[in-house]
Amino acid sequence: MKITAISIFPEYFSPLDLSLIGKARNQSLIEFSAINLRDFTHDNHHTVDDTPYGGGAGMVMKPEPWGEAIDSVIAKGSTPIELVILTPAGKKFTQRVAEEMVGSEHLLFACGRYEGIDARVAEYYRSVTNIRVHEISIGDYVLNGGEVAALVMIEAISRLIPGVIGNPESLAEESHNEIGALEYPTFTKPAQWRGLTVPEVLMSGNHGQIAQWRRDEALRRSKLAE
Ligand code: JDQ
Repeated sequence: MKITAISIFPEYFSPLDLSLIGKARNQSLIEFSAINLRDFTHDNHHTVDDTPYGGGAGMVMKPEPWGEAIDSVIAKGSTPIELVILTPAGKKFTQRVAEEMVGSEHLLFACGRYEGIDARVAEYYRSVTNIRVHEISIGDYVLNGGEVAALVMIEAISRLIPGVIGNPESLAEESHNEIGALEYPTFTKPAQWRGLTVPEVLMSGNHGQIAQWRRDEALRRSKLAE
């Protein structure tokens, strides 16, 4: 899978050099590149923002650098592109959306800053091109920009690519169960730690009882969280 991110802070994506995603990139399971939006400006100050029409606080990202940057990604490849624009006003990113997006050949993340990207960028690519445009929020809180939201999506989607997770049994268990059914507490050795013990049932070897205990605990916790 190809993943491209456009940002004024391409260094934000350096964590993708590490751990399972770094390894998956070395194995060419994922081909990631970060593009600096300022490379697509033409003025001496590399301006990417301007004041909002209609007034108000803050600055808005100008559409022209975004258009040129996105066009450069389109021009480079021939595979279908899914354009993901991160915004606090987007459709909520869920495990279901991650599962849908893992089928994509090329995900292109547009990571804005300030108060976001001029709305005509989404409109243009949605209506003038045959690229699919997804305006996505990762949750109901406001970040300073789209980069961290893109990192969250990249991690959730990448781990669904066959071969990225070392133990595919974990993935099978996640897709078989509901997310909520995985919310049971987990323990490892030692059996006693600072006076705290491990539930006896987990050391019983009785897999039926263990499964029942985990279902009960997950249910109890999901009720507590309500
Ligand atoms: C951008 C911003 C609008 C502050 C600029 C680009 N789930 C989620 N929370 N926040 C974002 C996504 C997000 C995504 C992209 C962003 C926030 N900002 C900052 C935007 C109003 C106020």
